[in-house]
Amino acid sequence: MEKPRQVVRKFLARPQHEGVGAVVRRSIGRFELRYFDPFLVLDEFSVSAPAGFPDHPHRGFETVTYMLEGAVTHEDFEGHRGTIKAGDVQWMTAGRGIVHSEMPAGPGTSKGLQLWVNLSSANKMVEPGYQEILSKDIACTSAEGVTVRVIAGNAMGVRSPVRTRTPTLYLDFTVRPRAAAVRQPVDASWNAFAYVLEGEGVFGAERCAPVGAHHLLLLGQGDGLEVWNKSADKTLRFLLVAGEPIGEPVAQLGPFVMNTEEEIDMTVDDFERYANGFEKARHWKSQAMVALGVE
Ligand code: FJE
Ligand code: FE
Repeated sequence: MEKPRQVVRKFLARPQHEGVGAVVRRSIGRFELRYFDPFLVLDEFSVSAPAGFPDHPHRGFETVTYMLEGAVTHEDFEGHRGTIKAGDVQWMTAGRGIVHSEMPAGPGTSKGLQLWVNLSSANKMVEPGYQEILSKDIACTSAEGVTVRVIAGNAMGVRSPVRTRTPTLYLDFTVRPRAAAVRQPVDASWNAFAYVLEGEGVFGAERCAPVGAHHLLLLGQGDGLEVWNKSADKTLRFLLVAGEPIGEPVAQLGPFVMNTEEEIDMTVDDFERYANGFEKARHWKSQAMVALGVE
């Protein structure tokens, strides 16, 4: 590594209401940070029944749901259904259109992260699809007190099987107290951020002040990241995420993300008229909504 990236901006993600009765800490996608190319949203969510994210559409990007605690059951309008459990990841390509529900499963609180990765104009209308990786199948390795789970891309000699249409690196690091420094290469042309999940970390340079949970750190130019856990007794856990910037205009209306306002108008039309990928929404309602007796 020749030039470690430094922290250029820091945001504390405070809780806000989203979906129906759910709480999210939104870092990317809020007013002060509308878009960090190619990332549209980063939500750290916390939800317990009957709250959740009932039937809603997506078009033009991918959602990456990574569970930390509990579980989320998803169902879509094509009959694809499953439960994402702690440690599992669901990499969903909404492409031309998905309508689905995402609801907590079982008792207690379900917690996780949802990242929205934009798609280039060439990929916005691709067929929807899923990549679902169980916790036990996530590439993972440890050395000198540092453990990394490789959700996308590669780190410390291990590679994720996930196919990313927008080139993305997604790593979950756990750093024991007094562990060796984390030194992770990141492509110099990509945008990169870190998000602290627990404990405190020193990011970028050893003299920097430690940063605690729920903070998003935007990283500046460089070819990698160095991180230290200087705490005597607390484990540090953080995500390192990077992506190749798409460099195209973004037109967004909630869960529809296209390049122009005209394409957004066409998307609203398609959704309202059950066309161009939304055909199956006409006669569909999630079992979660049926169970709640919603008309
Ligand atoms: C939403 C559009 C959405 N953050 N974190 C509009 F897609 C959503 C939505 C989510 C979501 C779902 C999960 Cl499982 C986790 C999330 C937004 O489904 F809430 C609004 N208002
Ligand atoms: Fe969704």
